[in-house]
Amino acid sequence: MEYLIVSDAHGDRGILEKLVADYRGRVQAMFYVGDSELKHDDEVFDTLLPVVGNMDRDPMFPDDRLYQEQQVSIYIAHGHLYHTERSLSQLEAAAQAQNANVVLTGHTHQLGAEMIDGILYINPGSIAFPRGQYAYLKGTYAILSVLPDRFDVQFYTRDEQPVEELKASFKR
Ligand SMILES: [Mn+2]
Repeated sequence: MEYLIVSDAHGDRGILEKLVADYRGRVQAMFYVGDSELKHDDEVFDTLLPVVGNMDRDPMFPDDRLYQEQQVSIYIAHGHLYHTERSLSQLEAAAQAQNANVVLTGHTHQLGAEMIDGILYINPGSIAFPRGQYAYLKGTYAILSVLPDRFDVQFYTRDEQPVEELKASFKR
């Protein structure tokens, strides 16, 4: 099963519309990890499953969500409510309480994927305003592949090209 993960578009609706159109039918689900600055009833959220970010003004976005399928339990939260700009510790506690095995988070605009205490944390980076070491890519999203024995994560640029060095595999 493959899942698309995108975050922190901050008003760049066009790229979300494009990703939805291009990936529809090719992935099991698409997650939007907050800070769209759009309305919760925007058409892109007919497909993208959103959570609220610190810059979202529409109170109808959920704070978080738990997405469960047979092979995986994915906890999704922007990160500001757990102060992930300071550390992951509060988010880690929430993920453990939810019995998640994958966590999707945004907020820092810095992409990353790491396994901590048996839980895989993925930040797709910002699709529009990236920061940090990979800011030169000008925006990224991620595809998660859930397999019986492992998780694969591949980051992509806005023009839907996989970034060769941004690919990782995690034993589960
Ligand atoms: Mn943001």
